[in-house]
This record gives sequence, structure tokens and C-alpha cells, in this order.
Amino acid sequence: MDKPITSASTSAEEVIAWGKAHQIDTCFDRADKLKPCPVGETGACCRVCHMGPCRLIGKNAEEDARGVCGATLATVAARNFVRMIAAGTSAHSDHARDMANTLLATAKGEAKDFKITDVKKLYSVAGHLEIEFEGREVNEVAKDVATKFLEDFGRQNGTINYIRRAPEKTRERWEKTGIVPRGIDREVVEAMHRTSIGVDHEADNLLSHGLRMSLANGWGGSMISTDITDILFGTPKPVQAEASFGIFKEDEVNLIVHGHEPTLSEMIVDVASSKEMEDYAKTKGAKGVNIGGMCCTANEILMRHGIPTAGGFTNQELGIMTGLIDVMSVDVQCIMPAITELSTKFHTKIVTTSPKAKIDNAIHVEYDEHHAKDTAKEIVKMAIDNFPNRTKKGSVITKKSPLIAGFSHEYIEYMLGGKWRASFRPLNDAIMAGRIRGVVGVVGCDNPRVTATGIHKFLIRELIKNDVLVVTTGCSSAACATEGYLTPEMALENAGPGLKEVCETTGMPPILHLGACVDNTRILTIASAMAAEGGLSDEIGGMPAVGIAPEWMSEKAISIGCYFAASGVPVIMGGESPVGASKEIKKIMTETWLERYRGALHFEPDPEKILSMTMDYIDNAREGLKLRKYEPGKFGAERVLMDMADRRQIKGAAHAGVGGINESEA
Ligand code: XCC
Ligand code: SF4
Repeated sequence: MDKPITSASTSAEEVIAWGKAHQIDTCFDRADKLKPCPVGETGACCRVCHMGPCRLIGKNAEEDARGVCGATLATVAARNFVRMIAAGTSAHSDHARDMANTLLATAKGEAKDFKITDVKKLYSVAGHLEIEFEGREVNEVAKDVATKFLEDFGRQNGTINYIRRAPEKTRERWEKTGIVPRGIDREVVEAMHRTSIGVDHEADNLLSHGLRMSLANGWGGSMISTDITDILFGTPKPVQAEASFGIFKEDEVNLIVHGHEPTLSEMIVDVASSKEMEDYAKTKGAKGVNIGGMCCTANEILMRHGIPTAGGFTNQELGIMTGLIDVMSVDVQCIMPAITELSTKFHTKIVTTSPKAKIDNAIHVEYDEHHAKDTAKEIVKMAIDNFPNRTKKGSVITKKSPLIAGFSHEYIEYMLGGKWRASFRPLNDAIMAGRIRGVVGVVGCDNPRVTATGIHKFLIRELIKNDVLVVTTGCSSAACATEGYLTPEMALENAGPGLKEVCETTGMPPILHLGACVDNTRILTIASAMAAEGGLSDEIGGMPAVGIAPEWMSEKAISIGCYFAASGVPVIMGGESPVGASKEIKKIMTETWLERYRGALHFEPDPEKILSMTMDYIDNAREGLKLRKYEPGKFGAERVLMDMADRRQIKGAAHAGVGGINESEA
């Protein structure tokens, strides 16, 4: 087999090797054994009706092949793609709906374990929603905010609220092409209708609706989720933490929360640190309860509490194979069903908590926001009770890396401009001067089909070396975290001289961890603020900015890629194209969308090509904006490298800046 390397992380490799020696299969082995279906992989298989499934293959499939109904390859591939957007949009938005319901229940006093933590954020959200907040009860404002958000889901006419947060020019493009989203649920239902047998057959028309639906995610569901999570649990600001398997503790109960939702995990974090639970853990011979995270649930509590992360998607099975996890509590999304079977080889208990996400052979402890703390207690107790059952078997673990995470829109603004004149001006200026060449979001999943986490790390290293500021979310940020990339030390050594200079003056690391996958919307609002600040593009399109999801696998990543493209950002997705069978579709996504929205969606498996395409987009955008031509090494070259003591100070400053926002918390 031509795939000897499975992960680009040394600690992951260690566990995988241990697994191999003990005949334990993981997603890496299964990916090797199970090659992707070549017809489905390129979008050429239609199974939307039972005259099929129709496989539109052959040398001249694009011209000649037809389904039983007469559907062309472009129709079939577009339909498949739109259904991916529908699923991805649904995942983020259904999560957002739960957040809105939790906010409403909290405001009404029905969810007693939750409270409004960040009143300042609540007010700023109320401002966006044109809800009066001055002189009103906090909970009354929160009730109105939650209600208004909930209306966005079922709205039949008009547009979703947050569309108004986009730059005017960006919005005009959507209006002109008829893709302003109405209701979140409505766009998904309409997508399922249009893609059912015998309805919409024109690829461009189908894909336009796909974009409208993705905007309902980006400027709707996901953005709502980010804002409500900030309101309930606090807007993130830099925190220090640790990552990788070394966060598991031999002498403490290890309870790992995995999935995407922050609500129950917040309660678990709270309960686990209580005296009651600590004392209880001691009765079972453990020194305490250690909480860790996986995937995006990890990102949520990492950014707000400095809870360590065991890593991203491909680390979930490996974590169990250390034999040190007493309970893995999962909520929704990106949970491999393989973990329950795997857990039987160890003492680990898998607990499912959402009525939407059960797994065979898991223990189900159902969460609802009205009894959040009780549920959390039950799970923490279960983990403690399971601690004495730990056996010695399991892979050795050798590593953990320090990190700084938690850069919200609000914090970046504060970090750049200070408390009284928070602004994106310095960032725009640095880009205009060419100190920073451009900004790239490296986001999304890690994937066992490639050298997992390797493409993320390759691209990020190259980008910062070329003076490109990197923002990261989701499992890409976990890939960075577990490898020690999210520290000023590690990154400053690798950043280009211009970027390094900016980082040194502002105390900002060159790789900013912005949060979970729903928090990609922070990138949208940051780009909008940069457009409003002036000096660069006056819309999101045309900025020297690119989005990359180099190892994507989830439908959510497709939805995210689309809302960035529609918002004006050129996006490059790694791997084979899920619409690769149709040249017509490739043309629509790259040429037509670029013309209409100044964004595009590419699929490119070759990491080197991803990098060069990214640089081309950035340099072309700079030229289009008539900015100074980027000259490598122009800035900072004469400066002496900072010594370690200086760097520590920067780290300290980033940490101390913490009190700067959220004054309203108190
Ligand atoms: Fe899932 Fe968000 Fe992908 Fe990671 S990055 S594998 S979607 S957890 Ni969103
Ligand atoms: Fe085949 Fe057309 Fe049915 Fe698709 S909709 S399965 S192409 S007959």
C-alpha cells in the first residue's frame, strides 16, 4: 500500500503504532481498506429517485450520459452538492436553534443553571437587531434577542436579520442575483424540494440556491450560535492552555467532552471543579477530575476556560486507545460511531447526551437545558466511579503542547487598538504597507484520507513564513494546538519579517485561534469591519484574503466554503472535488461566482498548488487595490531576533490583556 504515514502528528503516530501492535483498527486503517466510490466521489451518482440510482459515467459522460429521467451530469452533480450544503447548513443551524432556545429559557428563568454572562455582548447584539436595551432589564432584552433570532429560522418572507451586518456592497451583490436568504429552515426545505426528482435541473440555478442557503448558515445559524454562546458564556479572550494526549492525567479522573455544543460541557466544567466532586473523586483514589475536550466542544470550552484539548477529529479513537479516558461524553456532530466498539477494549464509557445523536452500545444520559447541572453531575459521577476500573493497558503518551487560544472579533479589535480606540485600523495599515501580505483562514476538518493534520501544518507554516496572517478554527486549530503552533514562541520563529514585526508590536501571535467551526462567522464580521475601516476593499470581495479547508470531510465544511465564496472570499478546499465529474459546475464555481461575488470555490488535492493559488489570489487582490507591491524581507529584516525573555513578555501581555473586554461580566 502506498500510504505508510497516517498522521502528521508524532503523538498520534505513537498511538496508531501501538494500536497496530495490538490489532486495533482505527479510521486510518478503515480509510486504507475502504477506497472512496469513484462514481460518488465526483458527484456522478444520482439516487434521488428509485428509477435509479443512476451512475452517469463513461468517457463522454458530460455530453452523453443521462439518467432515466434524462438528467445531465451537471444537474446530478449540482443536486448532490446542494444537498451537501443543506446538510451542513442544517447541522450548524439546528445547533444554533438549541442555543436560541437555551437563551430564551435562561431569560425566562426556566433554565436556572444558566445566566447571561456577557451583558455587553448582549447589548451589542441587541443593537444589531434593533432591539431597545437602554434602561431595560437584562433578561427582558435577552428574551427579545432570543425571540428575534428564533424568528429567523421559520421566517417566510423578508430576510434574516444579520444580513445587515454585511458590507453594503456585498449585500447588493446578493440582492442583484437574488440570493438573500429568507428563513433558515425555509432555505433548507426549498433545497430539498428543488433537488427532488423532476424539479430544478439548471445547474446554475440550483447552485445559486445553494449559495443562498449557505448564507443562511453563515450570516444566520452559525453567527447566531456564536453570538448567543458569547452572551451566555462570555466572549473569548486569550487564554493559555495545553493540547494533545499528554493532557490526560494518570492520577486524575479524565472526562472528555466531544462534539460541538457548549451548553452541557460548560456545566460539566463547572460541576467538575466543585468541592463535592473533588472530594468524591478522592474517595475513589483519584486526585481530582480532569476535563479535556475533543473537536469543537473542545474549542468552545478551551476559548472560555482554558480547558485543554486532546485534539481534533482523527484523535477521537486514539484518545480512547491511551486507556486513560474514564468517560467520553458526546453531544452532536463529528462523533465516530466506531468509538463505542473501541471502548469495549478498554474501561472507557461512552455517554451520548443528545436525543438527536444516539450510538449503539453507548450509555444515554439525556441532556436538556432545564436540568443541565443534574445531567452534568450524573456524568461527572459516572466518570469518577469508572476511575477504579482503569487497567494499565493502553498506549503510552508522551506529549502535550502549550497554546494560546481565544481570539474573538472583539478581542482582536481591542488588541490592535486598545481599550478606548479599539479598531482594525492597525491591521488594515499593516496590510496596506505590505508588512502583512494578506489574511488566510485555514479551517475545517482533519482527514485520515490524507496525512491527517499534515496539510494544515504545511500550509500554515508556509503562509506565515510569507508574511500572511493566519486565522484558524475547528479541527485546523486543534492540529495547530497539538503541535505547539499556537504559541508566540513557536510561531514567531517561523513568521516572515513583516508579520513578525506586527506581531511584536501588537503582542499578537501570527496564528490566531478564533474558535469552533460556527465561529468562522467571526471571520465574516472581522472582514466586514476591515471593509468599513477603509483603505482596503469596501466590500468583503477584493480583500487580500483567502479561505482554505485543506482536509475537509464534513458537509458542514461545504456549507462554510459556500458562504465564504458568496461573501466574496476565494475558497480552496482540499481533496478530490465532489463535483469533479462536471466541468460546467467547476466553471460556475470558479468563474461565474468570481464575477458575481468576487469569491470562488476550488477543489485542489495538491498542497503545493493550494499554496500557490492562495498567494496568487492575495497578490492579485493587492494589485487590484493598488496597494504597495509586497516585497519579501522588506520589513523587519534588520531587526535582531527577540530573545526568549521578550517573547515571554508578549505572551504575558496577551494574557494580561484579558481584563480589557467584558467589563460588564462583573
Ligand atoms: Fe468536525 Fe468542528 Fe470538521 Fe472538526 S472541523 S471534523 S466538522 S469538528 Ni468543523
Ligand atoms: Fe436517475 Fe433521474 Fe432518478 Fe436521478 S432523478 S435517480 S438521474 S432517474
